[in-house]
Amino acid sequence: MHTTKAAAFSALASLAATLLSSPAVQLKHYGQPRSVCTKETATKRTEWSSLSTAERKQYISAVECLMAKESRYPSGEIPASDNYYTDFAAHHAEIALYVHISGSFLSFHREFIQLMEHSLHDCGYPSDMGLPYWNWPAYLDAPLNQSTLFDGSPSSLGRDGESVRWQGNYVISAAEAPMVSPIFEKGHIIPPGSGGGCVVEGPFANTTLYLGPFPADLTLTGLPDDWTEKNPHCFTRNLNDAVLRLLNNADRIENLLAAPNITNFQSQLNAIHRGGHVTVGGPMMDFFVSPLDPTFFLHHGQIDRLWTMWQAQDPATRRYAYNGTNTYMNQPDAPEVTNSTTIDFGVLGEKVTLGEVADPMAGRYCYQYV
Ligand SMILES: *[C@@H]1O[C@H](CO)[C@@H](O)[C@H](O)[C@H]1NC(C)=O
Ligand SMILES: *[C@@H]1O[C@H](CO)[C@@H](O)[C@H](O)[C@H]1NC(C)=O
Ligand SMILES: *[C@@H]1O[C@H](CO)[C@@H](O)[C@H](O)[C@H]1NC(C)=O
Ligand SMILES: *[C@@H]1O[C@H](CO)[C@@H](O)[C@H](O)[C@H]1NC(C)=O
Ligand SMILES: *[C@@H]1O[C@H](CO)[C@@H](O)[C@H](O)[C@H]1NC(C)=O
Ligand SMILES: [Cu+2]
Repeated sequence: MHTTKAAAFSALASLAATLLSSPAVQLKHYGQPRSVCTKETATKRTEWSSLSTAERKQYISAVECLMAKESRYPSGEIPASDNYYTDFAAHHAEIALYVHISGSFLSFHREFIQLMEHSLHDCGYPSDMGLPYWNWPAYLDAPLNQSTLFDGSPSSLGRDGESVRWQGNYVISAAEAPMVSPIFEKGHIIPPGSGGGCVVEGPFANTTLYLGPFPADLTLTGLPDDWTEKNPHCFTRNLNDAVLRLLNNADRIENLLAAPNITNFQSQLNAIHRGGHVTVGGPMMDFFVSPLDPTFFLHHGQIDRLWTMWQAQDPATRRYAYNGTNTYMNQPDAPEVTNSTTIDFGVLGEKVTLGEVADPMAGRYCYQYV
């Protein structure tokens, strides 16, 4: 098992080396510190349902604008990444086996969503508005298909996928078990979602995706060589209220924020993180290309918000606290991450170190969750 994984990592590492040696893509430099970062000057990241319908439409339009921009990958490198928005999912796929269930998970996703926020601002999203986030427990009183996120209205992120009547219960596979550990194990049965088919109503309906889908089993072997090739398929969802209720309820968030150390925080966050992905289903629950669904950035906004809140409870011990390595499931032969561990952002942005992304209100960042 370890040999297989090691092989997968070395294949990925050589892929990364190839990508890095290709002619440098002109990256925008977003890392300049804002001269004064205070509560007043910080970009405000707001809960989705607290935005006005006009503001929600601004997020949707800006994402559509990114989807209409050309891919930044050199021609022919990733044919399946047919636009700049999809580049986020393509880069996520390239780096996925380093930055999940690992010591770099929180740091990678903080910078990743910040790069999306910058890109949205370049696409007409108002510069004083930060990314929206998805505060899961606030969505448990009514079905998600009636919520501001997924009611299918022009200010939602589109509706559930079409109902696939024959879908059975959802059984946790061996490959998926680590993602929901320690709450569920392999073989655990979860009620099915309510969609499963193509999204045909609301924003992002009838989108043809060319990248993926990649089954969770590929976490054991790495992506096949032809993962970059176009595979046209429809954008699907499979909303699952039961999963959100089980994994992302207020009690679990409260316990998470009470975590006494980073190891315990990351461990509790694991199934909560996966919960949001499985709740939406479709590409959102694809380990490799989940950023294909614009819900990704709201979900990870909430993850980053909780990390920010947890760090702020005791900055002296928590700001630069890390645990784990820069490998999926913390491979024992890999070194522990530190302040100076580097994460690569490929065509999306500059490399950053974990130390540089530890504080949302200093250095390259100036944002706040409100
Ligand atoms: C909306 O979601 C609820 C709860 O999952 C489900 O029972 C219902 O069938 C869904 N409605 C539609 C129209 O899909
Ligand atoms: C999506 O396609 C279906 C089937 O062709 C069509 O009925 C539906 O109106 C389309 N939805 C949108 C929002 O264009
Ligand atoms: C972290 O907290 C957990 C839960 O209280 C505890 O079991 C564990 O020993 C702690 N680990 C470290 C490294 O302090
Ligand atoms: C990270 O946590 C694991 C599990 O508790 C522990 O074995 C390891 O020593 C920790 N590493 C550091 C650097 O704290
Ligand atoms: C990480 O960097 C911060 C800020 O430069 C510093 O305060 C902290 O001591 C560093 N931690 C380690 C373990 O070097
Ligand atoms: Cu991710």
